[in-house]
Amino acid sequence: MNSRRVGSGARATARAHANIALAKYWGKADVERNLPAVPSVSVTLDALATVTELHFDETLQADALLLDGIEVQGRGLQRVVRLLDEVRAIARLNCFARVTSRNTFPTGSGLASSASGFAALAMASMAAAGVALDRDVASDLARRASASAARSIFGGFARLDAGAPGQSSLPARPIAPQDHWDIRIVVAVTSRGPKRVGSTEGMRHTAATSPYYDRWIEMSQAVAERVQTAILSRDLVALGEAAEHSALSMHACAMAAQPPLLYLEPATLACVEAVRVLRERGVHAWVTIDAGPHVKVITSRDDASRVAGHLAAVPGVLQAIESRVGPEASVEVTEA
Ligand code: 2P0
Repeated sequence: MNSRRVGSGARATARAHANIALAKYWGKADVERNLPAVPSVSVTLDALATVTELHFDETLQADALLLDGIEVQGRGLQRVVRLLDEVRAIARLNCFARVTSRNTFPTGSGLASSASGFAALAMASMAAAGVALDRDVASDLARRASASAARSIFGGFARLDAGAPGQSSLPARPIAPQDHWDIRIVVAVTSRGPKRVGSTEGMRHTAATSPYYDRWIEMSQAVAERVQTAILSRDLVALGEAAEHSALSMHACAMAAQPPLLYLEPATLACVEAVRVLRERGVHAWVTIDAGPHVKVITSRDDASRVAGHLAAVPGVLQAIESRVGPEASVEVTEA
């Protein structure tokens, strides 16, 4: 294969937003190709983003990653290198990249930093390498690194289908744009540290040992359809109920693994209870929880500040972040 070098000029800056799965992804159909075993449906969040600046530089001896001001080595760097290798193969490029990335939220805490992070990396590396921006290609590249990242390429509401073992490409797809529906997500941050068990390992362990895993796979298609239908018809009650069911079923499945996989902490449960009480008072609010202790509350524009205020007062909650529905990932080439 012919290869070409680019000078140290091409520099791209991408911005991608985190997303929250309303129908959860948990489990892989093909570990090697990182294909999900279940469909997932998400909302992109305006308030949580990763900004990644990247340039290929022929003077570098290796890829270099600075994340929130800290030089990353080891497994974190390896995942980035793997994505960059794929972009280099597409672009026939043979030099290394310097990647500088920052999150507007705590990294590795279960606030979906890998989703926005790999979506931004896919967009920035494609642009800096001179690869035409095709969102399906970007989404598929991001998915290989971290499946939830495939959804962050798109704004508004997105879906990633389940894959079949051996399938070569699987991008997410948009199901409704950012301006389709002005719902709000309130993120109750309950910890600043990294999560105890990463998602990839948590999924592997659940699939291998949970007696509920097969049932989870079976039910996931119907839950994803419920969530998608509720989004398309702008039915907040139906969305909230389906999303809560998806999240708590995922956790029940993980909790039944041996040894158990328990992401919930006292503050998490206190938030779940606070939301239940709010609902009894007529507030539109439902919880969803990812592979970490934080709680994300699905609510309406009118109820969002009341929900945020209520959650901020729950013991163990460090911060309540109110978010609108976010935009698609974007990229700018800052120097040609
Ligand atoms: C989701 N999560 O749908 C689910 C719900 C966490 C709980 O996608 O192994 O970091 O890198 O493909 O994308 C987090 O998993 O997993 C995740 P990998 P990822 O948002």
